[in-house]
Amino acid sequence: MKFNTKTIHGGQENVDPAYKSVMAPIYQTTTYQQSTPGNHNGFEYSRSGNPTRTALEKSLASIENGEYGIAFGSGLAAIDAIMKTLKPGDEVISTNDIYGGTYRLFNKIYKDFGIKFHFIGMQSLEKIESYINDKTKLIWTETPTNPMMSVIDIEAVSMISKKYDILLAVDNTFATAYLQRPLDMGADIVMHSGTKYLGGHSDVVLGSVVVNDEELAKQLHFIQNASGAIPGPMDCFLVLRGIKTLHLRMQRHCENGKAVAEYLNSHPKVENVYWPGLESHPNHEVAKRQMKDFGGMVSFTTKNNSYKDAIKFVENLKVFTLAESLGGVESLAGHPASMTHASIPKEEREKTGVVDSLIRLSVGIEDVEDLIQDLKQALK
Ligand code: P1T
Repeated sequence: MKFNTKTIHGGQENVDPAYKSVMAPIYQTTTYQQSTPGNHNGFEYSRSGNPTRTALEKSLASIENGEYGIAFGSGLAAIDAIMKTLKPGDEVISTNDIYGGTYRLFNKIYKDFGIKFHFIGMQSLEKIESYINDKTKLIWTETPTNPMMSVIDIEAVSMISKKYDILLAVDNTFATAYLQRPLDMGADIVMHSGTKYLGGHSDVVLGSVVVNDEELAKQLHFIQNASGAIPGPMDCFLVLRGIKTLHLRMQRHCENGKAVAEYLNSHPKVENVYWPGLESHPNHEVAKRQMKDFGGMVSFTTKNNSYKDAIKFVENLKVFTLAESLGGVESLAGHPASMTHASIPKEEREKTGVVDSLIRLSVGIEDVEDLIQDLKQALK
């Protein structure tokens, strides 16, 4: 199957053996009857397994071209499960331009459990290599990064991870499998906040991991059950439904993202526009090679770099909603320094470009003329 067919049918054979419903039913049940202890129809307790979750996990694996999908209660719960495969003393090399909550999980929780993190820029392969020692177990990347839209060359980093036998994980939340499939490029783990583009309608919080390696999948399934950070059946249904229109929505997000990025790029008050589709973007060539298109996430700064004016700008927006999160059909705007990335110390965040005037836009699928008009009036 090709990608658009997979979003609708991938892994969805026989989702309802009872009545052949076309959509996977929402199995809103805690438990399943057994005829004699251990004799059941494949499910015994909904933390360990639930048919709606299984349908979603198969869909997730299918669109990522992977073997095993594992769903969690949130994107952070998915990252948490990956971190639980590590042991005290292990080291992780992570991109320093990263979602604030991921940084907080690494730096405020797993650091205290004895895991050492090196937060570095991932543009130089030599630099990544220089941090590797025999304790290094994982390279953690996000691409495009949140919120600076840097693009990391997955294939190039995977050459290093393979050379040293280290796992490479890619947080694919911003791009989604529509734009890039990290497992095909040599990554070992692809992770998503399904809350975003996969769900696509800002009505659910969920996370996922997809891998090819059977042992790693077993370990993650064990953690999913043993730690219990599972999504409920209704949430699995919502993300499964979202995935069925992922390709259509992403296509429009990309078109609108391009128009918005180009508009901002020509605005006299705007200093920098961060969108990998612009030829001026430092990683444009990698993005062109690695991604099908450039996505609907756009960040920018203003020339006066004023915190106060940035706040005023987001308050003035009328079609864009000022809110955390991204990837829904509606356009959202955020101020990373005070919102999504407030958990990163100012000196740290400014090193990666998260300055006071930085605004992050999740460009939705409305009529783009209305979005541009809204930006125009708010910038005024
Ligand atoms: O919110 P949750 O489903 O737990 O996902 C966490 C997460 C992981 N990775 C990336 C790249 C993310 O952007 C997120 C969540 N991000 C936001 C809520 C945000 O507004 O950026």
